[in-house]
Amino acid sequence: MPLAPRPRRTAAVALTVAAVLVIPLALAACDAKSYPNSTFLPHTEFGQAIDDLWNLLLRIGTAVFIFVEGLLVITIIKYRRRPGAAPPRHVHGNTTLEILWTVIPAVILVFIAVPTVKTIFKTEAKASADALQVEVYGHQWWWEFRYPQYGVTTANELYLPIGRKVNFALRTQDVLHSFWIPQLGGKRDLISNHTNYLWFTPDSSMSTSAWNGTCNEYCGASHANMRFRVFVVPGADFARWATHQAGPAVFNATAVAPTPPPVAPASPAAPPRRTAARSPTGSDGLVHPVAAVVDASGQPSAAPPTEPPTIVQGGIQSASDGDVFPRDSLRPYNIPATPTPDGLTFTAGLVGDASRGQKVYSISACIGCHTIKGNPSSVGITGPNLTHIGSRFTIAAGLYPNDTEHLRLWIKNARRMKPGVLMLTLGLNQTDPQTGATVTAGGLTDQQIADIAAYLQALK
Ligand code: HEC
Ligand SMILES: [Cu+2]
Repeated sequence: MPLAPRPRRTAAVALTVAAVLVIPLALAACDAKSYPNSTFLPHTEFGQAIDDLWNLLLRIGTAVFIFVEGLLVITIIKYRRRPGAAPPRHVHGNTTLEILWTVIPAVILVFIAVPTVKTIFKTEAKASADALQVEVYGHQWWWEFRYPQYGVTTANELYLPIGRKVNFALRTQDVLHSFWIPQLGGKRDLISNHTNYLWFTPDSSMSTSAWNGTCNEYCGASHANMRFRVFVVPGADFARWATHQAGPAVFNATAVAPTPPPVAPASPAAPPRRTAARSPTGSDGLVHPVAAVVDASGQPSAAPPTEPPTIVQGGIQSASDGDVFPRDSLRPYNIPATPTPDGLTFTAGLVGDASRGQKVYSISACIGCHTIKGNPSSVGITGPNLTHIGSRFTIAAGLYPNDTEHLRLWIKNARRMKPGVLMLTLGLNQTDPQTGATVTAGGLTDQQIADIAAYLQALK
């Protein structure tokens, strides 16, 4: 029976609408620049190799698609049922055709297999010995980065020099994770009891830029909150960063002579909450925010502020502070916008004191899980290394900006800030969402937390 005219018309309309909707969408997706997580704009030879392979496969696939669909359309039109036509002749087998449709796909598969295997060999090859070595350790739910050539251990923020090959040794401390920075390279899994390697060279098309990285292997409650940032900087800046990060804490470290406080330009009025004051452009040509309230000696500066301490995100101060990525170069997608949990509050108006904070920190549970080089009591390894926590832009594996507000709430009740974390709930009268228990004796008061936060912020 021929199709009734109505369904046929409906089908035609549906097809047209689909085409009208899908084509602009598909074209919009081609604008890789606006999509930081697009892999179609590779910035490394690793990414380029995979992109080239993808383009080739897409071309072959498109040609096959057009050929097959073309034949289909021609057949449908040419051999359509016509009024009064005799039933078509039945055909049983055609050896020539059968050989052809076996051989042609086989040939196509060869054209696909050869470049694929070549790319696999290329991307799996050993990195050259002069590469920058970075050891990546996946933890539930954060990233540890070690630079054995520089003696640096840090977390969740990766610095890479432009134009130098970097070789990642990927390992996990617990379950499987996967390492991926879409426009640079990956994904490659972090597998228990096994080291995987991945290398690439951030190319000079980037200049100074920041990328988002993620975990891509489901690893438990906060898998989606296991993020990191990658800062790609010129070699000299990288060296400066690495030298600084390798050193002990810059605040009251016991092993070194105290560094003189950086001279902050006098600011007439305390800058508003959550706004970093800015010094004039530094000698390196970058604009640097400046700590205006707690100076490096931990003493509140001249005029005791009535407001909470100024937040210094990322703590870029001076060249010697080692924080080398200019805040102005961050893109909106680098800045976390995670909402804080409802009902988690902090006493307004408290001013933190870094010296007091150091004392409380050094006798709190923190030291069992965190290392601060230069603070002999703080040698734990369960959590991220906090030696230079003040120099990071984010906390909690890229989930929150590293500012006073978030730091305080994090210390108060980390498990409400990020589901499932190993860090204990430490704020007085806080309820631990995992155990349901309320913290009483030994819990930290808001003032103690404000002091600890000030201490951590002084650790540039
Ligand atoms: C039981 C171990 C444990 C204790 C105790 C602990 N932490 Fe943590 N801490 C962690 C872990 C694990 C993380 C990483 C959580 C994540 O991002 O998933 C963390 C993360 C952090 C971060 C964010 C670091 C970053 O780079 O993202 C800060 C800051 C921090 N802790 C401060 C403290 C302070 C201050 C104390 C004490 C008041 C403390 N911690 C006590 C385990 C602990
Ligand atoms: Cu994960």
